[in-house]
Amino acid sequence: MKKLIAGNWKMNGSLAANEALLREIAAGLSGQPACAIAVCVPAPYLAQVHALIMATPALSAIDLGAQDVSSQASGAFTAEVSASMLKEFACRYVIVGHSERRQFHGESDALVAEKAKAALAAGVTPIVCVGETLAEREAGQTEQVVKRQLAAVIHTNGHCISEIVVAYEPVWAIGTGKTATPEEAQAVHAVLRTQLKAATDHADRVKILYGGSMNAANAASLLGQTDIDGGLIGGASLKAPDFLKIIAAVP
Ligand code: 3PY
Repeated sequence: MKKLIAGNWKMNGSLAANEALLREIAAGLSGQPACAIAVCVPAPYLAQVHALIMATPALSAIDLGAQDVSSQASGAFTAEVSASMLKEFACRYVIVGHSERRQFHGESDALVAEKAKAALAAGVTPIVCVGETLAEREAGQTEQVVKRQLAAVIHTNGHCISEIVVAYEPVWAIGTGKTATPEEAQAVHAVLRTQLKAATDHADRVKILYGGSMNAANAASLLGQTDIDGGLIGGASLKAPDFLKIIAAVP
């Protein structure tokens, strides 16, 4: 399966900075990349980034993504953005259940599963984030936590589960500069793959990305693991040279 390198810009950027970043990425992308590429940008910039991708042939390999979506289709939900709105702005992906949403906005497993369902119904691929906190890892609960988080999505989405992307993002490795070792990450990815296999005959086509301080220096060793099908990249996706190095590190 083709690996996926997806940038998660988080709440960063400006009209000028986005354009400069994408122009630098365009200049550095030579030929057809070995992997699929996406950038998940703040909602107000979806139109700008879509227009830049359309106008720049060297960016044509880049898919657009959002960072969150409402579980609701439409109506009186102030500030929410629906999956069909994301679809209208050409989003191929939307991140759901990032730990920053779970932690700072109280998103539950059930809500994340409903968001994934809403995305799938609109034809947008949810990138479902799972991951344990440091306390949970130290208590030996990593497997139990990620399986519980993924189980909610499997339960709510049934046979559509083969259409999602999963991102394993250990919470203790997000924005901390700490990364799971390739072996630690692979062990959790293998658990998630086994869980997917029990739920669908098509588990081998579900990409399981690693996220959590993946950068230019550690990408090759992480991406070399059997069950690591790409990366969800935080800070390093905001620096064109680093993002390009991660893309080039895809085996
Ligand atoms: C990080 O690498 O910090 C991320 O949270 C990616 O989503």
